[in-house]
Amino acid sequence: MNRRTHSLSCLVLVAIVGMAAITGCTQQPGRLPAASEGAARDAGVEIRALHARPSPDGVTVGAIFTTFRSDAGDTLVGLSVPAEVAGRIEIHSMVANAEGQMEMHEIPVLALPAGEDVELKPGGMHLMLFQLARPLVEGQSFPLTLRFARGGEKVIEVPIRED
Ligand SMILES: [Cu+2]
Repeated sequence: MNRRTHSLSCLVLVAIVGMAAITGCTQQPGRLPAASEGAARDAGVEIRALHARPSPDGVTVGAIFTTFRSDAGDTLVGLSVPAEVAGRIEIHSMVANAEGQMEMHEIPVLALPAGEDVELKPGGMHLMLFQLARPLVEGQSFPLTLRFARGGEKVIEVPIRED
């Protein structure tokens, strides 16, 4: 049962986060990026193309994709979803291991350099949901709370769709 569940999850993960191969989620101590000290004319962070992929029945993980842009530079320092949606949410990056397989790593914060698009997309960085309380159904949505070092807290509705 465990083995079966595990291999199913791996296949589904490939579908959800768009990876060719998965060797597991490992946690790495991250570094806090240096805060950008540029003039903070606009502390707002633009959030584009935000969506979560639908999750198949019985799958307990999900992925959120979006593009962030901050004119002044900012850092995503925290995020949360209601317990009715998922038990945990993490920022993940994708890193090739020594064997050339892509692995997901949790990163503690996400730096948004001034004026640069920071893309979270299939096969790359994503926000990962664990312990889904129920499947993510196409056409529905759920609230996501993002906390930025400069911009403060932002609650945004995440639509569920393929892309
Ligand atoms: Cu992930």
